Amino acid sequence: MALPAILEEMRRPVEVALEGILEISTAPKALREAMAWSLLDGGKRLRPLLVLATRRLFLDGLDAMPAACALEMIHTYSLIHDDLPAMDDDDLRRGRPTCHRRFGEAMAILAGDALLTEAFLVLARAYGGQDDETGISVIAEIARAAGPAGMVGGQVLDIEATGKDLSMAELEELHRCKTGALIRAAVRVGALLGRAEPPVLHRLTRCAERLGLAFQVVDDVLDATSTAEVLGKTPGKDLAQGKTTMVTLLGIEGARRKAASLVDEALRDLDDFDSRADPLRAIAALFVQRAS
Ligand code: GRG
Repeated sequence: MALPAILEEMRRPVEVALEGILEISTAPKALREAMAWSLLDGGKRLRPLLVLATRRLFLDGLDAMPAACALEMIHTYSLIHDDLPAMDDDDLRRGRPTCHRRFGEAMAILAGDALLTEAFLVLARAYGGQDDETGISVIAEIARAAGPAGMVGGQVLDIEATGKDLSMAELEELHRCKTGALIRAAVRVGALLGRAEPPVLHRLTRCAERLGLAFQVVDDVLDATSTAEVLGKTPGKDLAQGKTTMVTLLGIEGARRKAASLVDEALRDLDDFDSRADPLRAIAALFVQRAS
C-alpha cells in the first residue's frame, strides 16, 4: 500500500532499523530466515509509524526507533501465531505464504517466540539504563499491551467468541484487547518517550483508543468486501467462522460510518497540537482510507 509522502519518509528508517536488528540477532540460520520472512515482508508498519509520529509531538525525550521496532516485532509474532493451524489456519499473509506454510509449523512457532523475546531485548538494551522511570514505563507499557490483559487475552476472547452472538459491548471489549492494545501502546509509548505531561498523555490515549477501534471496524469491513489480491490475506474468514463482527452488527455502511466517526473524534483529540501532529493526522486518515 502506498503511503503519503510524509509517512513514507518515516517508514524507510524503520525498515533499515528492522533489518539491522535481525542482522545482529544471534539465531540459527533457519530461524533467522523464518523471522526475516515475516518481519521484512512489507507490512504497512502502522504501529512503528504511530510511535514515531507521536514522539514527534515532543521536543525532548528518548529515541523512539527501538520501541517502534519492538512493537512491529511483537505485531509480526502475533500474525505468525494467529495464522497457525491451531488458530486461524491461514495460508496467505501480506500476499505471500504464511510463515508455517513456508517453513513448517515448528519453525513458525519458534520464529514468533524469537521475535517476541528479541523485541524485549531491543527494549532492554535501548531503555534499560535510564536514570528516571521513562525506560521502565515504556517496557512495562509494551509488556502489558502484548500480554494477557492485552493482545493475548484478546486472542482468547476471540477464540471463545467463535460461533457465538456477541453484543456490541462484548465485541468492542474483544477488539480493545486483541487489536486495540498494541495501537494504544504505540501512541502511549511515543508520548512516554517524549515525557508527555499526564493531561497530554490522557488525551493521546483517548485518541489511540478511538483509532484502535476504527482500525478493527475497517478490518471487519475489508474482510467482508475485499479480495485476497488486494488484502494479501484470505477474506471472508469472519463470516465462514461464524464470528460476530462490526459488519454483522451494523451492516457494511453502518460499520463504515462508525469507523469514520471514530476517526473524526480521534482527530479532534489532536486539535490542540500544531503541524507537528500532521504525521499522526495522516495515519489517522489512513486508518479509514486503507484498502488492505
Ligand atoms: C496470536 C497472541 C496472538 C495474537 C494474535 C492481532 C492478532 C492477535 C491477530 C491478527 C488477526 C487479525 C488479522 C486481526 C485484525 C487486525 C490486524 C491485527 C490486522 C493486521 O494488522 P495490519 O493491517 O497488518 O497492520 P500489516 O500486515 O500491515 O502489518
